[in-house]
Amino acid sequence: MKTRTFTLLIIALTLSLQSFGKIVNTPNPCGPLPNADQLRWQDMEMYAFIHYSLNTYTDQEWGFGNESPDLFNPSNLDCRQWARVCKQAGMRGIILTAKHHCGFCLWPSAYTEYSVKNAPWKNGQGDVVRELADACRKENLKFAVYLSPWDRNHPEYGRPEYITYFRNQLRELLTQYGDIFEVWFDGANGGNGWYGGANETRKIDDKIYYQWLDTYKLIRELQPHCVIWGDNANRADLRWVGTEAGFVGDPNWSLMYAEGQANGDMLHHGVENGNVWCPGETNTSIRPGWFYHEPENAHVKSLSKLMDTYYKSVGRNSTLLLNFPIAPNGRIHPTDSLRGIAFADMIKKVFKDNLARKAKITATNVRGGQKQFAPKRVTDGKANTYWATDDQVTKASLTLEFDKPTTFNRFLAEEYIALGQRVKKFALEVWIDGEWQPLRDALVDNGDGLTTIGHRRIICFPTVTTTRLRFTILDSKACPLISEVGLYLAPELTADIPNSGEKRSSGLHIFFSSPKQMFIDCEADQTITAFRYLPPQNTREGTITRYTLWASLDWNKWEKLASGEFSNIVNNPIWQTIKFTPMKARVLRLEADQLAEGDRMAFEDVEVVTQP
Ligand code: FUL
Repeated sequence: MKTRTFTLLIIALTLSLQSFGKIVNTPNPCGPLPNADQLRWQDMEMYAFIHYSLNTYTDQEWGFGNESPDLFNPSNLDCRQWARVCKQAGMRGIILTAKHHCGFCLWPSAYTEYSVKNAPWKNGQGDVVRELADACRKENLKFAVYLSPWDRNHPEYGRPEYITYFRNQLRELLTQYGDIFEVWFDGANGGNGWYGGANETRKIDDKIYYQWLDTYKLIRELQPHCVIWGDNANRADLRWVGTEAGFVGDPNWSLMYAEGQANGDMLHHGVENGNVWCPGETNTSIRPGWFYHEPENAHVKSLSKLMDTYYKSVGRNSTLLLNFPIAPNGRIHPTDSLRGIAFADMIKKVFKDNLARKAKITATNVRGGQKQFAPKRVTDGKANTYWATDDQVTKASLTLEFDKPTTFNRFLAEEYIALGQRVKKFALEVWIDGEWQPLRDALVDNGDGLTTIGHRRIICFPTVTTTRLRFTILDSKACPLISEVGLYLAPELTADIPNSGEKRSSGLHIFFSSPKQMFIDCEADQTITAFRYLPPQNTREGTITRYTLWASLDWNKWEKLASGEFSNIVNNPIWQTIKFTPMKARVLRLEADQLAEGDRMAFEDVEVVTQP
């Protein structure tokens, strides 16, 4: 009897130790971790930007701050249309430019007269922020705000009083419009502005002037689940990816340093050994500009360009913030909505059928040999289950075997990032002609192999037909935790449709007379209506940010045509158009009054628009 009791006790102890073992066998976290709000934000994957302000009516990218509110009178403003289009375009939320750099407020702020309350639209009774917040709620979309720190209208900009004003406005936005999922604080500051009539240049040190940490505290208090997008990547919840062209780097780590200044490389790739979780958000516009410009109706991004953007943002461990500008009538232009909807449809089509589900999956190592970490976890469609290896195993493979030859051209993998981002390097091979052959990422040409995974990694490669695929983690910070694997057959990526209408500078004789002055000789008298400048595409060096343009018929008598700034040209180096009253001329003289970098002006292309 005694022996039996003892045996039973041993069995019970062993069983409970085993199940206890299962609990302790959960992998330890690795490095900095995302918080619940960052995880929720990452799961949104795609959400929309809406750029709308007085710029919509002045054909500008950056208003100066003295544009009249009288201009704001849309004939057909319809926030439900914006929300419906965004929803159908696969967006899970909308961020609205409640106030852009010109300072004009799309809501009737109690702290300024420069707002919709002094616009003819709805006799000053309108509130775009309210209408969009309500429309988002109806469409089951999340809502967020962009509040420009740089305010070219406000008389106190640059002084401490402005910070109080800025925070008061933030308080209005965060307390009067329901849940806000993100706040977006643009880092741009071009210096000069109207500033209540002072009409001068006011440079600030943004790290000191805005006292961000106190502002962040206010946000946490008013909207505890809101994530903060800030230029000072180290303390905000999310980071800019260093370009507005619509792609993040490869590798892409969701980590940054908590202190110090982030450079372009860190923004683009994150920091492998960073000490704070700060994932990248890829922001880009569906058109060249952020605001609506009629001539860009012919330049809405093609479907293949948008898919490329998706693969290089969501497919590289980032989210995609895709901008839809509002046209002067108060609606998203039909070309943009159709393209956006086609984009969402294509994503659905590509990722509809996960062929990996049909494969038998084996692994070189399974954590503790336990079911809960078995390879089949990667195709169960559950985000919180994963295949894991033993602690010391940082190199391991999954092999997917099919009953019959299977054709695909996309690979998808996801890490269980709640316990940290781990994988540094991986490889893909397919069994062809009796041997393993490597698959390369068709969208990366650095030849360094496949790098990070994070929340989601998608690899595009030419279509292959095979019975076996091997996915090998080559290096990982700790045992890899892979929650999802997918194989898909997508229509092949086609070459992007070139932007029609962007003529090269044929028939022009161009030369520099000094580092900051160039002549554009049309070699015949012409009636000129506009001049277009495309800055260098791969460097900021020589990019003109302020200009003066002159014209002459005889190289002797010069008439000034225009002077001003090329707004946002540094972050978004697209064609810039200077329009003027048609004028007969043979030669133009372009002077660079300010350069972004370097001391020699440069261009990728120029164009003189003439009247036939
Ligand atoms: C930039 C701004 O200067 C642009 O006007 C735009 O709002 C873009 C999203 O951010 O830095």
